Amino acid sequence: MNRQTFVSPDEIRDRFSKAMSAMYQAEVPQYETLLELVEQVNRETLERDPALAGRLTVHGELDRLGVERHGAIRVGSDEELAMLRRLFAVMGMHPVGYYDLSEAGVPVHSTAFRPVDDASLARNPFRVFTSLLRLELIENDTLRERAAEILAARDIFTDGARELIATHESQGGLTADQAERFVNEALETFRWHRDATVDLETYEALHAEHRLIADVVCFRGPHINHLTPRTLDIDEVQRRMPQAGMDPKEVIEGPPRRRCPILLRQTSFKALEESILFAGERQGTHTARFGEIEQRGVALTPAGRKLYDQLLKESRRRTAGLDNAEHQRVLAEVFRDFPDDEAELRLRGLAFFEYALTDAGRTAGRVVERDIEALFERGLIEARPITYEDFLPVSAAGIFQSNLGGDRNEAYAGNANRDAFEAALGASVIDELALYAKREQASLTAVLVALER
Ligand code: OOG
Ligand code: NI
Repeated sequence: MNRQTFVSPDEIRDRFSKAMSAMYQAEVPQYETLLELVEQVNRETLERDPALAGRLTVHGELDRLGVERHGAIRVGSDEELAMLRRLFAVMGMHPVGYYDLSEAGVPVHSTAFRPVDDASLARNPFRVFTSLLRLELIENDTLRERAAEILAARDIFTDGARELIATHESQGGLTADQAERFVNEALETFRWHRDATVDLETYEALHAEHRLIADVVCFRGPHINHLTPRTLDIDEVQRRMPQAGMDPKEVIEGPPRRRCPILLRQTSFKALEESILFAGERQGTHTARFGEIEQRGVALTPAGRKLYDQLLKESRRRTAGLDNAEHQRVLAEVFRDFPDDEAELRLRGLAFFEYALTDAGRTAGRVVERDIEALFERGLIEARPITYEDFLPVSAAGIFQSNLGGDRNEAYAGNANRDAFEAALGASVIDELALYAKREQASLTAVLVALER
């Protein structure tokens, strides 16, 4: 087969993320309302702030704003996780980062499947935060074995999806017809099922251990539990959610509002109670699915991240129990120690930047200067913040908890096990910090080479 006849993984991912969004809007109408609200606030923000619109255009961020979203799923076994890795690979999505949620009292650990190279991220950065249930953390032997048995009996993939994943691997790509079938077949794995695979008693026993365990174990597949569009003004969307009929999570997770946004801020509307038909025809309910929004800022270097973690920890002591307005006020106060100026973030090595020639740089002729700051002073180069493409464990824990009714079990804490996660995945997770560092370094090298020519 000729390579040219294959549909690019970027194209398949783009189609899949759109199909997923359409499915979720149909399943959870409040998500459609959330999308409308985010679009409206983004439009107003850009109108009010033409400079921001200009910056986003130059940085190639405006084009992807409308398609940008992430989702989340939770799976129950090593086999499911390993197969998902192969499924996402068809769409150019690879496991980046390891997140230990046991620390937050939730019995899972996670990675994010996402595109990794610049062009793919610019086209459609669709990410899926994927958590693996850690049955080994359940103390009760009978319950743990029962859960494992139920999980072993299900297959979350269609035959068609399995076949096309294998075809992709052996052929090195998918043809147009295969790609179309793949999107439809893969989507089935993420669909909601209102009929549980277990009876109400089993559901309740698992639920009593932890709501999340019931969510993973009792259904035919790992239903997408939320989708998350990217907003340019998360505070405004949070404020307007109640008017639009949504019940927002108490506080926005992550750093405070800043002139130079860092990392990631997130909030959600709370999960809906949905009616479920249990085995034996008994009716019941389950609460799992919600909608989330995120606002992304610059990726931080290890030094920047260390400062962030330190300030976040400090603020948590002071924000416990506060409403969002007070929480944000205290957070802003604590984060005064985090520079809020692009040049300072760069000079102090706190954030990652991508270097580019200015107009003057492009027309300067041959320049052999190697001192970066001298090049800045001469106006030949500029630095643009690299957007953070990943997640934050403390924020993720907050999102989990607000949708699990504050359910946390301290006994799970202190159980990070990246080796076990990678063994289940059948691959290593990619180090997100290395990706940002590589991108920064490559842009710097390219700029210097271009100036010397
Ligand atoms: C995942 C929660 C984490 C995020 O954006 O940090 C998450 C889940 O509830 O399954 O999606
Ligand atoms: Ni999320």
